Order: sequence, then structure tokens, then C-alpha cells
Amino acid sequence: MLFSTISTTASADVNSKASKATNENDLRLWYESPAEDSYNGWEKWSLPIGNGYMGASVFGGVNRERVQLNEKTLWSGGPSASRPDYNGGNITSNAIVNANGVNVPIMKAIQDAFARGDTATANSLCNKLTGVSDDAGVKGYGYFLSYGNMYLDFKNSATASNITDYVRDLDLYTATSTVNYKYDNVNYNREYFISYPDNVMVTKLSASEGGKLSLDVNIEPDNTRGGGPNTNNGYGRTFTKTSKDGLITVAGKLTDNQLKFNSQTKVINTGGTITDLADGKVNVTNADEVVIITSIATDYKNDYPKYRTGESDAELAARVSKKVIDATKKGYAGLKESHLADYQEIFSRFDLDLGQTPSSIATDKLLKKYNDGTAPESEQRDLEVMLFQYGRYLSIASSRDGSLPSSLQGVWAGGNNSPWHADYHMNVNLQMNYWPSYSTNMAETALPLIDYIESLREPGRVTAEIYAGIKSDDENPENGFMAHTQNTPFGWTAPGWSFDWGWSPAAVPWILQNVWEYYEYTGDVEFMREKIYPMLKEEAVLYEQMLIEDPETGKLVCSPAYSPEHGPRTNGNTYEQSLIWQMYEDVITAAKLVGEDPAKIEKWENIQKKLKGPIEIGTSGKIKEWYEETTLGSLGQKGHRHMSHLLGLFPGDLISVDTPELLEAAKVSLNDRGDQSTGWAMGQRINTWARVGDGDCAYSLIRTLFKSGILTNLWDTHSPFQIDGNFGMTSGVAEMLVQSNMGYINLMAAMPDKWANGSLSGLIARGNFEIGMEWKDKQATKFTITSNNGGECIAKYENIGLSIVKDSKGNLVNYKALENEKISFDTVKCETYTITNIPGSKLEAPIKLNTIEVQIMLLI
Ligand code: FUC
Ligand code: CA
Repeated sequence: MLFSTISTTASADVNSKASKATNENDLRLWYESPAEDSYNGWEKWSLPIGNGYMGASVFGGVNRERVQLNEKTLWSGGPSASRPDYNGGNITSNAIVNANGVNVPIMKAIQDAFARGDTATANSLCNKLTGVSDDAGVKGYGYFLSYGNMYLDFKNSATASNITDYVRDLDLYTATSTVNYKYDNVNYNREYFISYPDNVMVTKLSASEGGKLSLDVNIEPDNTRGGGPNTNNGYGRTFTKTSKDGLITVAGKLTDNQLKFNSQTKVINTGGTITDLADGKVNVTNADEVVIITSIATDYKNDYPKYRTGESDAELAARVSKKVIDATKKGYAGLKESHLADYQEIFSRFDLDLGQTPSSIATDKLLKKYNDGTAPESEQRDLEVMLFQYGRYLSIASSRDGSLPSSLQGVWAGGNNSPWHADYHMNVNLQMNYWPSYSTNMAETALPLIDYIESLREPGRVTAEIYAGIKSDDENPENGFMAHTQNTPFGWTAPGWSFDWGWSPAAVPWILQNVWEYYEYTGDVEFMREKIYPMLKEEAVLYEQMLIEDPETGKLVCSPAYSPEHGPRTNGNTYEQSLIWQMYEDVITAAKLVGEDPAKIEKWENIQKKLKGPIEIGTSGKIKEWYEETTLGSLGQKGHRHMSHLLGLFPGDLISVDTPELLEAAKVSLNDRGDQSTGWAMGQRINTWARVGDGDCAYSLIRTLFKSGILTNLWDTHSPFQIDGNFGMTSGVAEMLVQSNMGYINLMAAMPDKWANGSLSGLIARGNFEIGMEWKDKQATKFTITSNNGGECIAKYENIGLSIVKDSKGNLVNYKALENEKISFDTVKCETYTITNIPGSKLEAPIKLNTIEVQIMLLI
């Protein structure tokens, strides 16, 4: 085995993979040198672990190990003693006096100006339709901050140049990172994981000889501004650090908003001695093995308007302390077992085989070979499957029930000045973070998103009242909430401080698609009734009041509008109209399912019918992005990274293979946008080309993404590092394999030539059907469909109407052959159906017989 040399130093339990793995390097990111100790090293080379609440990035330094620590709620901004009037960024006096001397929200005045044909006034009034500017960093927009670093300073003379067999890795089967090397004939091993069930980070140090571990353990809060724009990011903090009985306690608060934080790090030695040092570090001398347990928390709570748990310093400390004490009692083996059980239960649900062979070269080298075209096919597949599964890994690591959702950088920040504040952007980014959650069988990782969007309702009502004049009160409770391009965990729902990037009310209808899809995939009606429908309904009610009649067409339009992030300012656009259409589509379906609000359903159906657009084809044969667009490029920029006018194709349902004319126009628009773009934008293009049904185009986008959008640690880069593109890639691959948004399961929907042979299991289609597939020479040989909820299954594949369907007992299942290569059959909950004997696509004009006859014919 070529790769055996790199595994000799790892301890046995680290190498024991889930049963699927056939090879040490299967789904393993690995490198032969440490990440450089710098921001650049963090961004491109460090390896991320996390449990939704906490994140850490392992550098793997030889003499000095650095583990960057993150806690998802450590945010500056929001309510503060220094900002008694914090109001989520809303400008409270956002009203103007109209010609009649009456106060009206600016939005209304802009609409009136558009209606009068006075676009100059409309344009200039848009400049007022903003939130509070927080360029100076004092109004409370805030930053996701870095907690700090754990440093392990080893007391030997090992350096990068006098050791051998150095390997650090991240194993996606075990969600564990290790560092291994050989120094002076001793094998040293470090292991790191963050457990969700126990909410602690566990570090284990071992060596092949006793008494070899001597080091100082240090937790260093991040009290530096960090590089980047010269703003006040609120990084400053006061804290105390003490060590006692091997426990390092850091306790303090952020100066900006008085947010309390506490971390406790317990150092446990086997053999040797342990000493508390005066500066709050812990020294270990001559130990055989060391286990370090870390837990971090803040007193943040996603509860408007205070956003605090109300805990005292002592109560917060006690909460963290309990985690560490419980984990210490449980011990390393027990912690590892719980971590693996929890993580693998989710991760192992989806398996993808594209004929890959795990490469025997380090991941950064493989990436290079992939990009310069010298990697053999099987290694190309290896990297493609790895990036796909990495997106699933990153979801599980950055978004778990009870945590805030995954932000622009998941749960990782390498300093206090993260790009775009590492916030929640909703004009594409947060949506993309959750595109793969359901189809790749990790629905529970989307719960933080659903909770978070729900938490925007209360502050969002204030924004709706101030900006759109739509008020929620006792008479009209839950009368509509608004949020825009960017928001924070402190309910910042105001538009941004510049209209042109900041105004985007349709961001909420858009993110509600991610919320609604939880129901579509899981079929959990009760959850939908309690949690999802009320959100959709409130938004539908908002738009009942916000839509106005377009003076030219008499249709309903939301105005003003701005296509992210290139405008221009118009009276409605395709972005907003198609998202509003989809929101009504989903809320109507939801209301019918829960059997509520018949009057509303009628009203919403009328509104939906009267919507301007949503999709129009222009003179250049493209999907128009603006209704006043003449030829391609006559408004806005050609080739722009955002594809907001194509949201009806993906993730929406307005344009599909079933609307060929619109689909053709969408292709013109897609080609106009081009392949080369920023990381997330290429992620979006993969999904969109997959919906076109063009697997080769989608595949070529994956190659382009690898070339210019993937860093050596396989994080996606915009640039800089932005995690959405990772999730976009994973979702895109799932869309290439199977689609289910058009009322049926479209099997092998967009297979590229490069993936001619393969198999998969565990892909989820809407209706909670779990799909397995096997294919050879691009021809399906077998489908399995497990019906998790029962109900009718409609599946589409070429010649599927001539195949054989059997249940798990081998009984033939009677199906109806439908038009357009579809079949339909009733399913029993928890039963698995196998579809085989699918005639190859070469078959000429298959005669459609009734099912029984076909099955009999094929059996004899
Ligand atoms: C959107 C994009 C940018 C960037 C930012 C975080 O506004 O247009 O490219 O990804 O989000
Ligand atoms: Ca949909």
C-alpha cells in the first residue's frame, strides 16, 4: 500500500473508519506540513472541526500547536449600555412629508414617484430608504468575533525540519483531525474533535514511548483588532485567566456590548506531573498521554429585544463548568464514542461512488494535479466526491439544533475582522448554506436556520412598520415582518446603509423557501402547522399590503426593487416578483394541507395570478432581469455573479424542463452570465445548470470552481474564504443526480459524461423518498426507493415505463405508466421498492403497454 507510510504513527482508534471506508485516504483531507501561523495559514491551510456551537481550526504546528477557537454567539453589536436606543438598524424617523403635508414612509413616496413617471425623484428618494450606517462600527451592527487560540508549547526541540513522517489530516468519516510525526524515534500523535452531544472540544496527545509529553497549555483570548478594514469591530474585551488543578478558566466580557463569555479547559495527564502556572497556563511534564477538554459559552440568547440569558457571571461559569466536569467523568473513550455515534449517524446516511480511488498523494497536491489536468480519472472522482462530502461534513460541523445557523464562514473566524462581519447575508448566501441540507439527508442541520428566521419576526415587524407602514398590533397581530440583505443575531433587520446593496425585502420570501422545504422533504405536517405555516402566512400577509398596482399593466408589483447587487432601481423586477410568486405558491399549498384560512387561500390565489411577470422573455431571447430591459445588457451588467432573475429555475419552480420555452430563455441568460465567477456564484451555477438538465455544463462548472474557488483546505473562496460555495457545490451535485421539485422524482436528472459509472444511496427526494441508484455507461441499472412516509411515488427516467418494480419481498408492484417517461405507484410507509430491467436508451420508440403486460413480457 502506497499510503502505508503515512499511517504508521496514528493510533489505532483514529484509523478505525466507519465500515464503508475501504482505504485509509478515503474521504480524508491530509497534508505533509503544518499550516503557517498567520491569517493566511488559517484561511487556506488549517483544518476545521465543529459542533454548531463551537468551531476550531487546527494548524498542526510542530513545536507550537495553534488551535483557533470559535464560539458562534460571540458577536459584538446589538443592545448595549452604550447604545440604549439600539433598534436593529432601523431609522425611526423614516418618513417624509408628501405634497399633501402628510407623513408617509419613503417607500410609498417612491412608488408614487414611479407612478407619476418621475423616475428622477424615485431614484433619489431610494437614497433615503436605508438603515443606520454602521461604517464607524458604533451603531451595533457588530462582528462575529474570534474567541481566541489554544496554544500547546512543546518542551522538546522538535521542529518542522528535524522531524519525519509529518501528516495532519481531517477524516470526514470520524470528524476528527489528527497531527502525527516522528521525532527522535518517537511517534507523536494529536487528535481533535468537537462533540455535539457533550458540547466540548477534546484534544488527545499521545506518544509511542512513555513520559515523552512535556508542554504548556495556554488559552489566549483574541484581543487584537485583526487585519481588514479600519472599522471599530468591537473586538475589545476584558477578562481574567486563571489556572487551578489543571483547569484554565477564562472569564470576561466584550466592552462593546457587555456580552459575557466563559471558557474552561481541563488538562488531564496520564503519567508525569501537572503544574498550574502563575500566568494562567498549565504545564505538563513527562506525561505518557494528555487529554484536554474545552467548553466555551456566552450569555447570548436569541430572544428579542435583550438577546441575553440573564445569567450572572457565576451562573454562566457554572454552566460551562458542568460541561467540563461531566466530560471529564465520561472520559476520552466515552466522549469519542458519543461523538462518533452522533456524527456518523448523520454523515453515513449518504454514500456516493463515482468510481473514485482514494489518492495516495496529499490533498493540496491532488488539488494541484486536478487543476493542471494530470490527475487520473479515478483521482479526479476522488476529489469531486471529497468536496461533495466535505459540504455535508461542514453542515454537520457548523449547524446543529440549538445553535445559530451557519454564517458566511460557518462557525469559523480566523480573527476579529472577518469579511462582511461573517454575518448572515440573505441575498443568496444564507440560502445557499442550506441548499444541501435536505437532499443530502441531513434535515436536522436546517433546524437552526428555521429557528433563526423565526427569530427575525419580532424585530422584522418593527422594520415593516417603519419602512412599509405595515404595523402589527393587537388588532392585526403578526401583520408582516421585513428583513433585508444583511442581518445579525441581534435582530438587525433594517435595510443596509446603502440602498443599492442594502434593500432587499424579497430576501425573506427567498429564505422562506429553505424553511418550507423542510416540510417538503420530511413531510412533517405537525411541525409545518406549528412552525412553518405561521411564518409563511405572516409574509403572505405582508405582501398583501405591500404589493401595489403597476400603473402601466394594472398588475401587482413590489416597488422599488433592486436586482442584487447591480440594480438598477426599478418599479419591480424579476428577482422580487418570482420570489413573491413562489412564496404564494408555497403558502397556498401549506394552507390547504393544514386546512386553515380558506378565505386567505382565495385571496392569495388572486394575488398570485395578478403578479406582474414574474418571468418574461426579452428580445435577445433571454429571461429578462428587469421588465424594462430591451436587449441583453441594456440594463445592469453582463456576466454579473448574481443570477437573481433565474431563481425561478433554481431553487424555485417557475422554470423547468417542463416549460421548454422558458428553459431555452434561461439558457441564454445563463450563457450570458458565464462560468467564471466568484466561489458561491459558481456554486449557484452548478445547481442552475443541473436544473437545465445539462450535466456536462454543471460538471464543467465544478471544474471551474476547483480551479479558482477552492483553497488548499478545500474551503470555498469568493475570495476571501466564504463557506456558501462549499454548500452550493454539494447541493449542485445532488441536483445533478436527482431532482424532485416538479412533483415527481427526476432520476439521473443531469448526469455528466465523466460520471458514467457509479452508485449512490441515501439521497432524499421531496415526499421523503430515499433514493438509491446504480448506473453503468450512463444508463441506470437499478433504482431503489424507500418510502419513509408512504404515499404516491412518481418517478421519471427514460423507459422507466417498461421496467420492473418490486417490493422488498420480491412481489411485483403494479404501476401506472404516465406520459413523458414517468411511472406512478402507491407506496407503503417504510417499504423499499426496487426498479430494474430498465431498457437502455437505445431502445427505439418504446411501445407503451399496460404495466402488467409489460411486467409479464419482461419476466418471460
Ligand atoms: C453578497 C455577494 C457578495 C458577497 C457577500 C457576502 O452580497 O454579492 O459577492 O458574497 O454577499
Ligand atoms: Ca420549491
